[in-house]
Parts: sequence; structure tokens; C-alpha cells
Amino acid sequence: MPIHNADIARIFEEIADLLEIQGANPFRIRAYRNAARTVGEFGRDVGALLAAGEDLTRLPGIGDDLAGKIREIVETGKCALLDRLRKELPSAITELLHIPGLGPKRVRALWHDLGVQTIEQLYRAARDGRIRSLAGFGEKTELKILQSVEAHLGTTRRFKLATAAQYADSLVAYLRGVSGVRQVEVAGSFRRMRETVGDLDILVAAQAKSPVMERFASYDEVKEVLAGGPTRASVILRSGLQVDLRVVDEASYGSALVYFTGSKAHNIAIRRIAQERGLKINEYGVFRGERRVAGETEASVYRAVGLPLIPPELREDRGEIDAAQAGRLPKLVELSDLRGDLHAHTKATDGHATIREMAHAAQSLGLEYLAITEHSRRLTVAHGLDPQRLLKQCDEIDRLNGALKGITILKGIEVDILDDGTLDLPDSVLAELDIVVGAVHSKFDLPRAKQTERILRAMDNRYFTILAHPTGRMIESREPYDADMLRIIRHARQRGCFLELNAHPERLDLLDTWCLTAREEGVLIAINSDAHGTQDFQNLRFGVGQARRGWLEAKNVLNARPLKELRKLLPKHRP
Ligand code: DGT
Ligand code: CA
Ligand code: CA
Repeated sequence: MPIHNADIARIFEEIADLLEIQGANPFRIRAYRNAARTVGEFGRDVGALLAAGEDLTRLPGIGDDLAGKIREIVETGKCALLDRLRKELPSAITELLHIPGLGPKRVRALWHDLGVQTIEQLYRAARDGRIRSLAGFGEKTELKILQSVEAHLGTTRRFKLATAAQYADSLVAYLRGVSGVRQVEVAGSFRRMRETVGDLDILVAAQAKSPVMERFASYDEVKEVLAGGPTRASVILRSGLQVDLRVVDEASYGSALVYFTGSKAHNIAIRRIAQERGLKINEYGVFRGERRVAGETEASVYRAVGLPLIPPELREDRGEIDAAQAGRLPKLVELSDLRGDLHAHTKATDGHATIREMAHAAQSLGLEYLAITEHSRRLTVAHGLDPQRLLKQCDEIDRLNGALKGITILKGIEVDILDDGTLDLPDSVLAELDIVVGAVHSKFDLPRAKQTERILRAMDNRYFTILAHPTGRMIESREPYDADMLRIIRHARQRGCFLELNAHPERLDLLDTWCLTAREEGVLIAINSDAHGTQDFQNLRFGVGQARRGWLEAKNVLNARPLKELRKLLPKHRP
């Protein structure tokens, strides 16, 4: 197996970590860290240099000892020093380094002073409050460690919004069918369209004699009933998802809905405003003394405290209350505002349907245009298109557009942004397309300056139209790559290009907070499905939810424009 520079760098990094946990000489530790960087960032393959008989000690920071180690690694794939260090230290201790916020220095202190060697021991130490007293830790750090460890151990498992929606939709339909039930709504983080939810909070308005509680507990998905009473119950579904149910009478439904929709921070802010007006607010209503002045609808509750109804997606105490008081709440984008979708795949690459099938599915959702944007050739796993296959697809689209009525197919590509910011297809081919969606699919670990530069250079291409899934994160499985998003947003503005809000359930990228920035900077957002099959257009609902959390209005959304207006914004029509 060939040894790459990155492999050598990783070994030197681990040696440095272990030496640091051991409390070795700082100079020695630094020597390994420097060597890891030198080799990792070196432009040529160190193994090839050795094979060519070149002298490695000419590299900065590489002396005889390290040159010998490099030779050992290249020749044997192993390093005796690393093996020895691993034996000298508790075997699970390097796992502690994977906990965010824990570097070798802290791991050393935890091991040395508290005897912590495993994640479980770390968890207990944090939970029992033994960490805060260590030098250099404190209460805040202890809490952060506890949260990181819980996330790491999966004890606070959250569900992706789209997954939770599958369970929520069928449970709501079931509850609506129970006699005496008047209203059912999923509240909590689900209603605020957060990208993940901890549990479902379902609110029901029902007549007093409704059997809704019994029927809830006997729902066939229920695995375990945690608690049950006349007005509240909690169950765990077979999927592991917890559901809390509350039953209220209709007079309290609006105030209960406000309360259980949250967020908690928003509720607290609303309560403060109520108090200033001499009112008391809780899940049963808004009261002046003993008298209920509001509570049946959410609007009545907000009206009682002098506010217009605030959409659930904004209820995060992120400025929505000031905006409401000033009459400046945004008129949030709605699913029905979308006129098209600018990112979809077909059978030609890794999708499951034909162009025609995709077009019909989009049309049946009320869309008037759809861009077909296959992967480009570098993405071989997806059978990406080379120029020849792409141009053939363009011909097919021309033919289909002649035959289809009521929907227009746009020619596009999801082109890979290469390491140096050039695109994976020549300009002569990109010039044939309506839309060029550029995407980072490789080298997620470039240093910040390089990653940013790479994306800015890609946007400089005159055909570049939309930056796909701009941060690269996958919900709870991949961190965003390190890049200067503000600069990227501003560059998009300068270049007349756009950012995507990818509605794929694993992505929901652009994040809500960056949507807000894009809006402020005047950059339009394309809410795209990234559909690989005809069902995937359903995901646009979650993309719109995320956009609403980012305060976007229809006028901030590229694909809320009718086709004629959209065309004016595309590269072919740029001045
Ligand atoms: P989650 O489940 O972690 O995704 O987030 P939420 O927001 O759904 O939180 P959850 O299920 O604990 O509670 C549902 C709502 O109930 C929450 O959004 C606001 C309300 N709530 C819960 N606890 C409190 C509280 O202590 N004070 C106030 N004012 N509201 C609360
Ligand atoms: Ca919840
Ligand atoms: Ca809950």
C-alpha cells in the first residue's frame, strides 16, 4: 500500500498528541507537530523523493531523526515510536481527543488528576461535577464536556426533521380520526422547523369525554408508555422517537399552542412583555387578575400583548419580537411561492427517473420550470457526465421542451469545483447551459484561506450561477468545511451569482443564520430539492422551512421568480 504525505502527517500528529498527554518535553512535541505540517503540506510525494534518493533533511524542520522516521514509515507502513507510545498509555485515552474541546493538555490533566481514561469515566466525572475544580477547566467547560460526551454517546439522540415528519404525519392523521378531537397540531421544535427535533410535542383540543388518551397509548407504533394521565402522556415509538401529548379544551388551545411551540427563550420574552402590561400568560390563557382575556387562538394571545402573530419559524428570540413591535416582521416565503427547482438529477447519473418523469413530478407540484443538473465527470462514483454526454443530454432537453406543455426544462450541471477553484468542465461546454451549479465534493479539509479562495475563484467563472450546499455540512455527520462564508456571500453579490439552500433532508444547507446574512447582503437564495427521484420534490417543504427560519421572503428567493424574470438573472443575460 502506498504511503501518502497525509499518512505520515497523521502518524506524527498522533505521536505529538501522545507525547503531550505523557507530559514530554515541549520542544520534542513541537518538532513532531511541525514535521506533520511540513510533510502534510509538501507539494510532492515524500515517498517518491526517497525513492529518487533525495535528502529529506533539506526540508524545513526535518533533521536526521525525523528523516529516519519518515523512511521507516514509507518502507514499513509503521512507526515503532508510535507503537511504543500506544502501549505506554491507556488504550482508550486517544478516544478522549475526539471529544470537542479536549486537546492533549486537557486529556493529560483529566488522566493525571482524576484518573479519567475512558469516555465513560469522563462522562461520570463531568456529571458528578468533579471536573470544574481542575486548573484550567471551570464550570462552563465542564458543562460543555458533558454535552459533547452526551452527543458522542448518543444519549441525547435527535431526529432529522424529515424523519420526524414521517412519524408525525401519520400519528396526526390517526389522532384526527379519534372521536371528540377538534384540533391536532405538532408543536415544539418540529413546528418551528428546526433541522433536528429532540421529541414531538403534540397538542390536541378535544371534548371532555374524548377517548384520545387511550387511543394515543394504543397506537400501534407505541413501544413504551413513559407516563400517562388525563391530560398528558409521553410515549416512545418503535423508532425510538419520544412523543409528548397534551390535551386541552378549546378555550385554551391558542395559548397552549404558543406555550408548547416555544422556543423557551421566545416564551420567556413574551411573558416579560405580558408582565409589563399587567397580564399573566401561561398555557391556559392570558389573564388580567382572574379574568381570561385571550387564549382560544394564537393570534388572540399575541394580540393581547400588543403583537401581531409571529410565525413559528421565527420564535427563537433572535429579534422577532422587536421586529413585531416595530411592525417589521418579514412576510415569509411559502412553499406555494416556488415557481421552479434548479437542482435535480436523473438516471443519466445517480438519479432514479428519466428527465420526462422528473418534469412531470415537478409540474404536478405546481412548478413551471426544472433545471436538470447532473454531476460532472470528476464524480466517477455518480457516473458524472463528460462534455459529450452532457451535450447529448442538452439535445434531449431541446426535444422534450418541444413536446412538454406547462413546464420548461432548463439545461444545467452540478459541476465539481476542483481544488484550485477551476471547474470540472471547459467553458466552451458550460456556455451551452442555462445554469451552472458549482459544488465542493472533495478536499473538505483545506485550510480556511485556501478553501475560501477556491470557492471565490470558482464564482469568478463567467458561467457560474449557484453555489450548491454552500457550507458542505451534513446534519450531525459532517461538519461544515472551514471557509469564510461572509466573504463568499459578498463575492456572490459582486459576481451576480446565487447561493443554494439545498433541501435534502441530510443537508438543509444553507443554514438559517447564513440565510439571514445573505438577505442582508442582497444575495438571492435558490431553494432546491437536489432531487434524485420523483418523490424528492416533497423535500422542498423542509427547504422552505429552513428559509423561513432564515427570515427569507419570496423576493429573496431566486426560484420564486417566474421563468421570464429568472432568465434575466442567468449568466447568458449578464451584462
Ligand atoms: P426539542 O424537543 O429539544 O427539539 O426542542 P423543543 O423546543 O420542542 O423543546 P421541548 O420538547 O423540551 O418543549 C416543547 C416546548 O415547551 C418548548 O419549545 C417550549 C415549552 N417549554 C418547555 N419547557 C419550558 C419551560 O421551562 N419554560 C417555558 N416558558 N416553556 C417551556
Ligand atoms: Ca420537542
Ligand atoms: Ca417535549
